[in-house]
Amino acid sequence: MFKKILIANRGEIACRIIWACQELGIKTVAVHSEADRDALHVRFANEAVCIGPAPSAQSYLNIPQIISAAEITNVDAIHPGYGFLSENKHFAEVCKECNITFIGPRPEVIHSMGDKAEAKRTMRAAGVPVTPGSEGLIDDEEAAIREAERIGYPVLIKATAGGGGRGMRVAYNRAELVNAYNTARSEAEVAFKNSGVYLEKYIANPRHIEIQVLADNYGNVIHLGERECSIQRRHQKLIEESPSPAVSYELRQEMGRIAVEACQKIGYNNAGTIEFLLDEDDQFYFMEMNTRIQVEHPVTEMVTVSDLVAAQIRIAAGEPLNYKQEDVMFVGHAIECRINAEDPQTFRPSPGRITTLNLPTGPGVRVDTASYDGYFVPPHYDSLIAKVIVHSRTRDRAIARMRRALEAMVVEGIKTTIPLHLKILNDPDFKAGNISTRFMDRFLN
Ligand code: MV4
Repeated sequence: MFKKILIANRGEIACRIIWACQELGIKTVAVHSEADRDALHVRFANEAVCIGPAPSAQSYLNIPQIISAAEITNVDAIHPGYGFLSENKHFAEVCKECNITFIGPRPEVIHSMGDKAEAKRTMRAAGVPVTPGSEGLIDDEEAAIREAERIGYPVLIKATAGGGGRGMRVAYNRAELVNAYNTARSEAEVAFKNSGVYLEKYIANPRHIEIQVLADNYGNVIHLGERECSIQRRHQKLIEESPSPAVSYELRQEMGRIAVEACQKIGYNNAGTIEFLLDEDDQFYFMEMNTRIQVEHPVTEMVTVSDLVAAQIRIAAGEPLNYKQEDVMFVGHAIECRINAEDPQTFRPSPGRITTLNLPTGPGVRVDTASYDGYFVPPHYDSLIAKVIVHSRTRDRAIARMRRALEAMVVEGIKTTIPLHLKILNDPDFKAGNISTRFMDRFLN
């Protein structure tokens, strides 16, 4: 097992990784920017290294600085968390060249899932259902029209270098298509320096359902069920839950089996998530694969009584998975609310000093946070200040528990999205599990 790990991240996920290391008896090294000197991950870690000024590009994305910190402190491995360098193939390669274990999959897998058209081709070849669409990239208007007419309108044009909803255009007819195609291409060129786009049948009112997988370095793969992530705004998830109210036992078995087989075929290792669109007829289609630990991993941990971050570390250290698919248990229902330092009406960031913080506690309540009473939320990073996760026997009870937790939570000095979460929790459609990716449209003024 590793003796010392460097955490190349900040905020709640840096703390979460340190907690796992502490339980495994592994020493930790925090890295931080000049804006994060008073951050909790810096205090929790055994050692801390300042890696640069506040802007991420000069600190949390600065590969030479992070590798230097790793060498100076003599760590065995680096955990990248989510965001920042977590899905950067080059960073994973540099770690390898420096004899530092990157806690995540092989660089080639990270790369192949980063290009969305290639990821789709790879998954299709591995037997995963994909959305009907073009074979690969679409090189000119004529090809776009031909494909759209073969698939049938409406169609979606997606940037191959995009992902997470960036660089998408919908077209309902030929006139819209030509315009959408050209706009998508030039936007992709500007945003990603890659104008490659492909075409897909547009699925109306889908749910976002993702399957969590764990794969060791010896070809053993298990799934830990699904997460329902349809409650999101502008591709930022607000609430996630497990299980999904839309997924039956049989559907879970099928989606899980397909995810596991795909991972075996592509030689996947470490934790990963396969995202699907689920349509109104229970058909599911591969969307993207995330090769990192995700923000919403705790809901899976609650219902499967697992520790995904510890599993990532064990796998990276070369341990085989110590449980089989039959040993994975699914107990009750978990919900996560992402509490952001934002105006709940305008979604504008609300950084600043937290003058009072009272976190919810009690049965079935977990809070993953790096905030504390008197903490200054810096304006330079994403606005997630806490994840409130609840677990109970049933979805109804989990909702009641979340409402109780959020009503008890006090954050003064900055604005938060707590009032919006309470509104969603009281919504009749949400309570009935009647949700899709368009759910939040109704809440936006
Ligand atoms: C789609 C789709 C409908 N049809 N693809 C958005 C994120 C990116 N990964 C893919 N996305 C979508 N792809 C087809 N063929 C609708 C979306 C989509 C969406 C997906 C998941 C969660 C929220 C979403 C919000 C709007 C659109």
